[in-house]
Amino acid sequence: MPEAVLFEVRDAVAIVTLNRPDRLNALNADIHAGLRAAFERIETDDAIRAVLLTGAGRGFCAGADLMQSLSGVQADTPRDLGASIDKDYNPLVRRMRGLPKPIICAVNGVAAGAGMNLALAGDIIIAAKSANFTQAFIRIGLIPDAGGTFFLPRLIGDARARAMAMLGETISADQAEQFGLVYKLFDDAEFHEQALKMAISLAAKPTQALAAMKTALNASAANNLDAQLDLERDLQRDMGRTPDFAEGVTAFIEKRPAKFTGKAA
Ligand code: T3D
Repeated sequence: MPEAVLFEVRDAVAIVTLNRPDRLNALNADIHAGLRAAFERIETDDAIRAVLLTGAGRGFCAGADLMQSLSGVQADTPRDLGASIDKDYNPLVRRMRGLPKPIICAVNGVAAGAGMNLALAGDIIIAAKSANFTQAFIRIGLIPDAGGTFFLPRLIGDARARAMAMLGETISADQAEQFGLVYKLFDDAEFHEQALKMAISLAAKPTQALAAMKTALNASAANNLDAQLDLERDLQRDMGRTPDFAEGVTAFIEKRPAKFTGKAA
């Protein structure tokens, strides 16, 4: 059986590909296990400085596998969905947000339910022009999970988030870009190449600064201005001690491209 998650490292980028194309990469136990293994490696391997998360085939991810993980649901034998959320979804979202390396979610096709929200847990979301997005949960009597009720209103505003969640409509990649849900769209034919190019350029940047940026941006959702200013000061103090800061300033003065190593102080 093919691996449910493909893993490859190229130019300091971990390329993580959800690989159940005939199920639009719906999330089953194999995919969750594959993602756990991938992120464990990414967390511990200093040679990896950026992540590209994408899907094989015509889908990015269709959310929970309704045929496997959620099949056999009967009204008289209710399923504890909280258990799978505790085991699989919440740790994954926390891991992605907390990872001290940037993640590009490259949405190559349909992103539905928790599959859409998986994309929102990344740092930069890009999409192929043929991609589309749907908070499919309401169609099966669920609410958005995997961080959807947190990320969505912050990304596109409360009114749009409520409408997407409640109506369960599908929006096109163009609409997602207008909403501010995705950073950039690329033509389908060049999508993978452009996504990889962007990830390689991120992997060559000062990795410690990208990690500190994630910390600051993650905290800004809960902090007031005073707390955020203090946090920025503390993180910037740390950045001032990194070799990449010295290299960046030296390279500017010497009018040459900087060569960042991503190493800690
Ligand atoms: O504990 C827990 O796990 C709770 C967590 C829940 C999190 C969730 O994500 S709940 C939401 C689950 N996802 C959905 O409800 C979406 C279901 N899929 C769809 O609505 C549609 O497939 C799409 C809108 C995503 C795409 O539509 P379309 O027309 O482009 O493709 P299709 O023909 O529907 O799907 C192609 C195949 O993929 C098809 O199989 P077939 O007929 O060719 O053999 C279809 O059954 C399969 N597929 C699509 N989505 C899923 C799936 N198989 C299993 N699970 C899926 N989610």
